[in-house]
Amino acid sequence: MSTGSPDSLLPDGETLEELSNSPRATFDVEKIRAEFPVLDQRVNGHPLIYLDNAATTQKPRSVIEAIGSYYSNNNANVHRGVHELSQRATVDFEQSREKVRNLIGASSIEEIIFVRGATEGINLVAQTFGRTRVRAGDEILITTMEHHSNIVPWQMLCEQVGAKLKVVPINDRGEISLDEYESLLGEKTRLVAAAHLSNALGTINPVHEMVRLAHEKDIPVLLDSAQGTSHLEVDVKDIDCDFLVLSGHKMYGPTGIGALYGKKEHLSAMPPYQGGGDMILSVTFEKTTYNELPHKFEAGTPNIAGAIGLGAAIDFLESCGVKALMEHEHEVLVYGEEALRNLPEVRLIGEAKEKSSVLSFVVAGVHPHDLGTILDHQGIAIRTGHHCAQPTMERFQVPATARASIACFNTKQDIDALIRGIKSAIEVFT
Ligand code: 7TS
Repeated sequence: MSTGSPDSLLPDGETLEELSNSPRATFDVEKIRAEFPVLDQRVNGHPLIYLDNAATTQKPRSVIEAIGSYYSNNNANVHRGVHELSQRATVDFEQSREKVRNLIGASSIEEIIFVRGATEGINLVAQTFGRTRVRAGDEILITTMEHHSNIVPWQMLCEQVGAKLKVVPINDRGEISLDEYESLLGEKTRLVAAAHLSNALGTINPVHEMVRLAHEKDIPVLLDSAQGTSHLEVDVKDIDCDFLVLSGHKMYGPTGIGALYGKKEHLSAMPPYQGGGDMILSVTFEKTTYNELPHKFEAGTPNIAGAIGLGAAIDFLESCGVKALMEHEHEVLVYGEEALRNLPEVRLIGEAKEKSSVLSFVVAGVHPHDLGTILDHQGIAIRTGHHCAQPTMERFQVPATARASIACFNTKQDIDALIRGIKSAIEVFT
């Protein structure tokens, strides 16, 4: 059963191609909102305003239906049945892989490995590529703004092999300096692992330059694009990164599914991550031979429904038009930043020149958790805490921030409600 793209999101009479080529392409946020059933509810007596998209995005109807349709019509295991249902499930599962490939501009589906999420993708690279390439005394270079998922797997690897973790500092706006970055790329650096778009600050890193500088010294680069693929145009061939991870649930897809992109030359040379069914060509007690890419890295029954849901999410993203979506989100972000700057009690954390989708801030006299609770009483969902980026919090000398994170369905009215809520919290606490 094909998941199909939700053509209803297109402005009347326009085809997808016309929309993406058209300079007057409009972004109809009300049509988009209507695609998200969860938004149509009241929370604590108020219309839901969902501003926690960096934690997980809401899901459009087409994604929910694609998952339901797989279980209602086609449920079977993939890659092993001659029967009709297994063949349908396999076709839809593999079509989703092709959709991921196309979205990020990879050369081949051999370079797209389905994983549980960005976290698993990074751990896979650390424990396969890392374990075979990194030796005692070598270095892995990350940045200060990483999510714990892009810190801890490298620390574990460093402990296992006796390597060292090096960290690129960030300035008060939450940006790295390319000069400092370049000076940390040394003879012992075996890999750079960096956020594409920071979940805690919203900083978009200069990934093209970072990759170019690393490659000048033959150092491969992994990009953590967990936040990137729903907010930015991502082309792995253009960026020339060696690895990139993405996360289904942060790009309107389901939880428990993501993808690892790796250049074929690396993936071919890497040992498997886990052993089990589907990742083998033949097994005897004496010897096992491994399957072709990408299956070599996909042991066991995969998250079939998740992959199909991710495929539908990619259809959704493409039907919105990633460019139009970026413009819309940028407008809402800039509107939010200006409104927050107008509140003297508010300090924005993360003011990079190149920024997307994240409003991270602290309010003098109001603990972020109290703010989060007051906003929740008004039906407004934000995240408060360290956002799994404790070193970033430490850099800004705050224990936690409040974070409103924007998706394609958010509006300036959502920001107005957020600002009203913050003002009411300031009144209560100061
Ligand atoms: N990398 C970044 C930059 C992230 O923002 C996250 C999740 C991950 C990795 C982990 O991704 P997953 O696919 O394994 O879930 N970030 C957040 C967040 O900001 N709030 O909750 C989860």
